[in-house]
Amino acid sequence: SATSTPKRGAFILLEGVDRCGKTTQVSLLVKHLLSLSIAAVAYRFPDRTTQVGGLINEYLQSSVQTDDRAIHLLFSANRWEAAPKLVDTLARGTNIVCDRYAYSGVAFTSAKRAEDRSSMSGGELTLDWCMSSDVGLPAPDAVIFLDLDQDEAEKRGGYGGERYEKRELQMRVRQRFAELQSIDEKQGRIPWHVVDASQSVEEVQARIAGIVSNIIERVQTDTAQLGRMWG
Ligand code: NYM
Repeated sequence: SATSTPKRGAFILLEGVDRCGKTTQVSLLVKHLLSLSIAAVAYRFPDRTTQVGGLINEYLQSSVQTDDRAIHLLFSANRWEAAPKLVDTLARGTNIVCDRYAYSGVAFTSAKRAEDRSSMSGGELTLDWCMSSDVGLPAPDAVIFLDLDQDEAEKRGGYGGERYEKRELQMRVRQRFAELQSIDEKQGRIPWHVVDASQSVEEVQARIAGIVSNIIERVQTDTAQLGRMWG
C-alpha cells in the first residue's frame, strides 16, 4: 500500500588484502547499480576526510612508532563516527557499497608481530581483543571477499610506501580474514561470498553483480532488521 514503509537499502561490504582490486570494484558496482536506477552510494574505511581519519592518514604515512592499541581504536572510532549516517542512508532505501570495514580492522591489527609493534604495546593483539571495539557496529548484509594470493598481488606492481604494505604482514592478514570468515560462518548471520580476484576486472565485476542482485533481493523481501557486528 502507499503507506508501507520504504524498503531499506542493503549494506554490501567488499573486503580483501591490499591490491586485490576492491576500490575499482566498489566504484564499478556503484555505477552498475545506478545504471539500473538502484540507489547506491560508496563508503570507504578508513574515511580519511574526518579529524579521526586525518590522524589515521598521518599514521599510515609515517614510520613513527605509535601504540598499536591506540591506532586500532582510532580505526574503530572512524567506523563508529560514520555509523549513524550509514544507518540513516540504509533506512532511506539507499544501498551502501563499502570498501573495507571492521574485518580489515581486525585482520591488520591482529597480523602485527612483535617486530612490527611499538615497544609500549606489549602482549598479544588477540582476535578477541581486536574484535571487541567493533562489536555492535551495523553489520553488513553480506561480505564479498576478493581473494588474491600474495604472488598475484605482487604481480600487480610494487606496494606503495604506506605502512603495512609488506609481504609477510599481508600474508598474515589474508590468514586472519580466513579466521574471521569461519567465525561468521559459525555464527551463521553474515554470509561471505569469496570471489577469485585474479580474474579480469570484467569477470570479477560480473561475478560481483550477480551476487549483489541476490543480496538486494533478499534484503528487500526480508523483514529482518539491519544486524549488528559480532554481538
Ligand atoms: N586498515 C584499514 C587498518 O589497518 N585498519 C582498518 O580498520 C582499516 C579500515 O589501512 N593497508 C589498513 C588497511 C590498509 C590501510 O587502507 C589503508 P586503504 O583502503 O588503502 O585506504
